[in-house]
Amino acid sequence: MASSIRIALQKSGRLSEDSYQLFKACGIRFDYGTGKLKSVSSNFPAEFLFLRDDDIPGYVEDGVADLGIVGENVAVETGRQVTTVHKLGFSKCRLSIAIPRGDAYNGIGDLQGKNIATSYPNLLGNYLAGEGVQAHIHEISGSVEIAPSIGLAEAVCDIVSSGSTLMSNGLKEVETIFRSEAVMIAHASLSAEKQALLDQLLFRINAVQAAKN
Ligand code: PRT
Ligand code: ZN
Repeated sequence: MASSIRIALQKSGRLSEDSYQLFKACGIRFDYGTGKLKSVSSNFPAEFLFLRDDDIPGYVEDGVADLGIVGENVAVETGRQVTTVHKLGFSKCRLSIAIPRGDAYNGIGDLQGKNIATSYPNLLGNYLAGEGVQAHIHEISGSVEIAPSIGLAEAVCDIVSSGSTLMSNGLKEVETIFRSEAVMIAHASLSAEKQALLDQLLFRINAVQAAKN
């Protein structure tokens, strides 16, 4: 049987449309947005899986998918053993620490002993350890920005893009701990056939990116 490559994309979210448009610009056709969890390309030896972004690094580590597109924030937070093969230039954002607008801030040392709510305990924990700050990390899976106003935490660490969510929740950004964009990740040891397909794909992606600049 001829080799084919399996690519995991976010089913529905901020990465989905740009991921699809990237493959479209590369001339790779597949059904997208039909509610199906799987789609086979009609003109490239690839099969697409549509998943929650958080699950993609694990699928790629296990080799259930050969490639995937996720935010670097998710790729790093999950700690899975995958190879980042290409930066894609979309879904740019940053992971930042924010505190109530009216609170004084003189530097990272002010967070010593504080409660910080986040969905990124590993990225935050590593950053604080590197700064020599001990804080209590409260892992919550969503609506992180309301944590200070309901008394759950004195600070938050969350994804910021325009900054308007922080502002509308009465918070100000005090530290940027990580900068992220969408990346293509790959299984750590692809077969020679799959590596050749990845090389073809990266050749097309580079051409698309060069044409844009
Ligand atoms: O359902 P699934 O688990 O697949 O999706 P998800 O809800 O976990 O992720 P999704 O679709 O929200 O985001 C996917 C990826 O997009 C993230 O992992 C980031 O790499 C990237 N990205 C880019 C963002 C943002 N911009 C962003 N603004 N992810 C989240 N946000 C959220 C943020 O959490 C905050 O609530 O938007 C709000 C802040 O936006 P501003 O513009 O108000 O600052
Ligand atoms: Zn997610």
